[in-house]
Amino acid sequence: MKTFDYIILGHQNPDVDSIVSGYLLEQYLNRCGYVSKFMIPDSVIEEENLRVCRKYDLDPMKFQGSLPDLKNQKYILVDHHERDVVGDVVAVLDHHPTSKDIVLPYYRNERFSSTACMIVEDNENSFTKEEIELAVLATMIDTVSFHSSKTVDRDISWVERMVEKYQFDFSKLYDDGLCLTDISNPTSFLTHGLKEYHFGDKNVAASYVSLLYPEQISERLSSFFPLLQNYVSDHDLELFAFIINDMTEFQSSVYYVTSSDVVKRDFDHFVSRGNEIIPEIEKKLLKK
Ligand SMILES: [Mn+2]
Repeated sequence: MKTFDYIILGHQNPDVDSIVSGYLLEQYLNRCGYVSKFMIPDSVIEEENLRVCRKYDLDPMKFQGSLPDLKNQKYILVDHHERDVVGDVVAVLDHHPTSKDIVLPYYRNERFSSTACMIVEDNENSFTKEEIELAVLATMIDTVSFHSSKTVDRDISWVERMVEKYQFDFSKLYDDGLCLTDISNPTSFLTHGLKEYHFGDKNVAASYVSLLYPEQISERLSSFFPLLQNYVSDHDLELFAFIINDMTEFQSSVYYVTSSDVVKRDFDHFVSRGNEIIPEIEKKLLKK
């Protein structure tokens, strides 16, 4: 196997920002004279992420492969800051805040709307127009087209400047940033974006769909409850949270499904699964 100065990794089950920032950093380092390679060790990349990357001429599958078993291999992490690898993590570029004290030769973890824009912003001369468009795309997706609370105003202006300068199709980038869910197959959309969480011996799962018109499914939703309840018992869950994001009004509804009942709660804003819904559930479970 070829050897590399650096192997770059995005987080597990990489999203568009992980894929794009890994690719951009690889391009940048190679232009600086290093031999670096972005790799995706995951055997499966989510269909949605594949689709949107390919729409912008980036094929994530070409980065898939297994990592070398070399004790002296150096790694750079993008879009996450902790990883078990054979070898050494020598650098991190991330935008997920942590209170942990991480000491590395290079560690950059700052408030940015996406890791990709952290890499490109104020360094545009090192990148091609196509690469800058990918960074804009990753920024739109990571901020749900600027609707997420993690959006940084400075990065909105940066996107606006890039769109103006390179004449990118902003409405296309905006729509792709919303990541609308394909709901043509009812059994697969119920587990769209599924994640499992473990709190002691209690297991919780949460999935979500993002729709321009939530009424598309709300009418027939009750017919899917038994499927969700089966999932709860089959996977030995305390709770399944099914989140519906209304991408027109930017509000959410959450269905809390247990083996015995289904409770719906409406939110007057676009909820964050990781920062809001799951921590609330965790609190309730720990109280029991
Ligand atoms: Mn990110």
